Amino acid sequence: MASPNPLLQLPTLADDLGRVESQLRLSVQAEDPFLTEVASHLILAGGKRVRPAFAVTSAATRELAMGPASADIISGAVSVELVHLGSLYHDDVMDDATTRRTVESVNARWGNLKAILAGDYLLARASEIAASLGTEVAGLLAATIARLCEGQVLELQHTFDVARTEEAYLASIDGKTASLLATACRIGGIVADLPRTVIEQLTHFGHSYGMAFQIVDDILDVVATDEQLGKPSGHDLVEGVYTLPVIRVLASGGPDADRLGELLGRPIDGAELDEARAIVRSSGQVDAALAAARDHAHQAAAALADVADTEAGTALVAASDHLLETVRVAAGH
Ligand code: GRG
Repeated sequence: MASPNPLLQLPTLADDLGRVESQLRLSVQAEDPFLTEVASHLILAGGKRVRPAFAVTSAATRELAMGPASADIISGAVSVELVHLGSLYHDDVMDDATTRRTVESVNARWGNLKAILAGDYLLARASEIAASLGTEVAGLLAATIARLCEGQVLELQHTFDVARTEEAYLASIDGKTASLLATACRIGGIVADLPRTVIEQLTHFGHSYGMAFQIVDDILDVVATDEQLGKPSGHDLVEGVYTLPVIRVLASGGPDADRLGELLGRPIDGAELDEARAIVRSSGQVDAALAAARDHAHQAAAALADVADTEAGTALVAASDHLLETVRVAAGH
């Protein structure tokens, strides 16, 4: 598989991410030890911490060289990761997922009711921390939670829909993924009191990165093996979530589109799933979707032109370059 995200390897970021880790654990200490245990489960399981890293690194574009983040910047980073966690708790209930971050999912371990409540608890803690950073951050985080819900609803409205349009797909990933990555960068910029023009550029970066990130994730689900992903591949097709390369094959006309249309639109597994994936893989649409992801990643890098000479700006651009490397490896390009 591809190399790790270079941003997350940055030695200057390690101390700050360590502080994020400690505050994350503290933030879910409830009076009830059982609630603490359930709410800590996916924090302790790991995760890449891309969103906190984006918040801290965005804030650091203020100076040429990165220095330690302020306590408020760490809090901003924690609030964003808590929203991400809350969304994962709820998403796993909706998907009836059995694993997350390589461990048993919260719903599998404790049941749906407790997973939903613990997810709510994480969102409440995120809101409390955001409120301590001022009304702009609190309002932004609340609006972003709404965007996550909107994106997810848009996905649900089109499950098993072979007529799902590219526009509907893009609107969904904008809400469910890009909005939180954009907010991570924006909160870093707001809390560090950066000039408004830079805050807008950082937000643009996070949004474009998020679009590229989700398109890449969706391509990998079709083209990569179980071993490469570390989880069962083809999950989206099984769940009826038709993503960019699939939508494009379905819309392309001709025998492949017809055959794929016959296979999809209903639950699928075994030989039919293999056939559907083979049709998508052998079409030119994986490359076309890859080009769309590349476009977003280039837009992400271009958005940072004004801070490209800072250590933090360079690190953010390297993160978007790395995304494309991930998919090149899996797609065998
Ligand atoms: C109540 C906040 C809230 C949301 C409800 C369930 C839902 C609506 C939205 C789900 C959104 C969702 C799960 C989007 C996918 C986001 C995504 C790209 C997850 C994977 O992110 P990584 O790779 O994961 O950064 P780690 O585990 O490394 O943090």
